[in-house]
Amino acid sequence: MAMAADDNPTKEIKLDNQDPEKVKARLLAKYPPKVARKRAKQIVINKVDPDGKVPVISSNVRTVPGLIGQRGCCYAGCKGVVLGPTRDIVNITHGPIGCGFYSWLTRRNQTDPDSSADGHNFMPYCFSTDMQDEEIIFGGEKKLKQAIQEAYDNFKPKAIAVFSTCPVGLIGDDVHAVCREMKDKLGINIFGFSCEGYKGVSQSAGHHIANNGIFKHVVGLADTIKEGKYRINLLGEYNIGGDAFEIERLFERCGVTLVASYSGNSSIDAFANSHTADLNLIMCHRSINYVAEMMQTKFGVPWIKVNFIGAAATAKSLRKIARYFDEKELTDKVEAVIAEEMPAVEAACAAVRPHTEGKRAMLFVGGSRAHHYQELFAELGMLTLSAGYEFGHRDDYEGRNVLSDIKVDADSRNIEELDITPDPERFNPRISDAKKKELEAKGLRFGEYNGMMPEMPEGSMVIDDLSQYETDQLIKIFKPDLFCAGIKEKYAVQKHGIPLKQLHSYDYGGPYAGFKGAVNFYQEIDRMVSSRVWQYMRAPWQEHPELSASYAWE
Ligand code: CFM
Repeated sequence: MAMAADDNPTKEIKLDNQDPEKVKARLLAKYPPKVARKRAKQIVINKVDPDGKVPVISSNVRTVPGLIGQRGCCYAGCKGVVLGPTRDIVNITHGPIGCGFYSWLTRRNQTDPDSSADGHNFMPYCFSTDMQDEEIIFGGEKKLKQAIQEAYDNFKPKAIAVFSTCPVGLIGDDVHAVCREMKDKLGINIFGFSCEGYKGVSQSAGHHIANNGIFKHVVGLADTIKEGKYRINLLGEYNIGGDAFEIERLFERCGVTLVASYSGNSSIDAFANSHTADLNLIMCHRSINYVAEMMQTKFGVPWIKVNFIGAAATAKSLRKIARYFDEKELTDKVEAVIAEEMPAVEAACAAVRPHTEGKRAMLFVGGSRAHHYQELFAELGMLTLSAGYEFGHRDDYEGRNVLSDIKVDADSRNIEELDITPDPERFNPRISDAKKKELEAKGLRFGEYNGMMPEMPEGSMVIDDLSQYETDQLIKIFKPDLFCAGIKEKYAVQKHGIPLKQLHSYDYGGPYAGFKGAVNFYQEIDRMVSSRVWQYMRAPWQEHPELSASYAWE
């Protein structure tokens, strides 16, 4: 059989082939009918009604076996994402060594140990119980106790956390009982997570389990009030490539006091006090909205959504903080900082825009960045053709107004929902209802996230849990100028002659948050989309068509 014409990725595809409905039909055409029906609900052509309503997208559902997806596991979401960036907890992976080894500092979450008095930083270490056949057969609790004791003897940490990997759930080790016993014995905070990799459909389940665990075992343990007039927590910022350092710099300049960060550049003592802050800011809604909701119910701390990815988004987020505290001193300071920071950002943007204007990007990342980074691309005059999350839920796509419509299925039922009630002594609503209404009338939205789709252009393709097959097809059809995803996708995409920017680890770059981060990003994207190297890429089968298996997507 002859090679399909579009096997040559350098060939221009005619514009009418880019009609999103036709593209969708083509993505589905190869699938068996049942798979096609499932994927059809996860591939949506965006349409925004005048009232902001967008189409329903199926998400947070199991990946079809056989499709190569981008997702990680529940353990990755719990240990790697949420707890991993806290420097002074010894995080022990209870399981075979691979789970610990492959989740060891690959996320590029940074920390500043000098900001803790004791200088503890266990992040460079990889702690694992290294389960062997013997533990899998006879149980691993004894080895876990030994590991906790050994970690304690060597490091004398304030806290130890234990993370369960798949075999722990399968053989039934009771990590919580072990943690309780060792907590009593050693007199430090020790707690466990039942975050076996197979729980839930993705790492999103691990976020929820981590949120529950931190809330149960740490939040509210101390009531020391950090000095400062405008005291906030930053939730869902993990300091990848130093993003949190840049955001902290801006808070400091504005006179805003950061009580706790969840969990970039964080310490356990800050979590313990975090309920004393007066406002929670949520960056990554997907991974941490549970802590914000629970803190609001138990302690009365309201939350607002922010985004420090993009210069305009950063300015808007700083202004939101000022609006909440509603004091002239802070408002003036925030305006002064924005006015001082923006000229350098605007100059950097103007310098690269002639090269980036009109270029087209695709973003398939996690549960929040596929949305946030569209801000930076818009500043560069670039169009986001298509975007999607690996494991976002409907609320991350369509907005939290759909929360009550989300079906509870067997997988979501697997994850515990804590029953939280107001703390009898410490519940303290930070602002009165009247004040809240007044601020809402001025445009400040509490507890609200509108999701990604209402901000995307009509006709853009929103694709949940993108598969590698669909990635290849999208690239062949659209020939985007840039593809954003992670390390698993990077080299396959580059073999098509398309540059790939890792929006998880930032490759070797960053920070990209805040004003300085925006400048870094503009320059990095300019280098990537302006480089001529990609047009010289030829895969072996392009040079030698006889190497190609017959492969048609039509
Ligand atoms: Fe939130 Fe994240 Fe993300 Fe995420 Fe992640 Fe990440 Fe991500 Mo990789 S917490 S959802 S689970 S912003 S590690 S720092 S980049 S997939 S889009």
